[in-house]
Amino acid sequence: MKLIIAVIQDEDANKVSNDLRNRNFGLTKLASTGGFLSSGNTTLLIGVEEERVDSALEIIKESCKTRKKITTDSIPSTYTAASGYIPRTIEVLVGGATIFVVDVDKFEKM
Ligand code: 2BA
Repeated sequence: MKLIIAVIQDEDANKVSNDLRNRNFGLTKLASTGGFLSSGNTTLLIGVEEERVDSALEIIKESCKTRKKITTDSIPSTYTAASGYIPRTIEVLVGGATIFVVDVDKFEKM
C-alpha cells in the first residue's frame, strides 16, 4: 500500500477529487497553505494499492494545470524618498502538482 500526498492548486481541486472518486480512489482533502506564496492550496491524501499508483497519478496529471502567479519579494528592493521601500513583484510558475508517494506500513479502518 502507498500513500500519495498531492499538493495541488485550489482551482483544480474539485475536478481532481471528482475524477479520483469516480474511479474508486479513496481520498482525504486538506486545506493547506504554500510556504512560499502563503496562499491557499489543497493537499490530497490518497491511500492506494501499489498497482494503482500510476493510474492515480495520471488522473492528477490530466487535471492539474501550471499557472503563473504574481507575488512580492519578501525583501523590498527599491527605496525612494517619496514612497519608502517599494516591494518588487516577481512571477512564479505554480504546479501542476507536487507529489510525494510514500510506503504505508499499516492500513487499518476500525
Ligand atoms: P508554495 O510554497 O506557495 O510555492 C508556490 C510556487 O512558488 C512554487 O510552485 C514555485 O514555483 C515557487 N517557489 C517556491 N519556493 C520558491 C523559492 N524559494 N524561490 C522562488 N520560487 C519559489 P510549485 O513548486 O509548483 O509548488 C506548489 C506548492 O507545492 C507549494 O506552494 C507548496 O505548498 C508545495 N510544495 C512544493 N515543493 C514542496 C516540498 N519540497 N515539500 C512540501 N511542499 C512542497
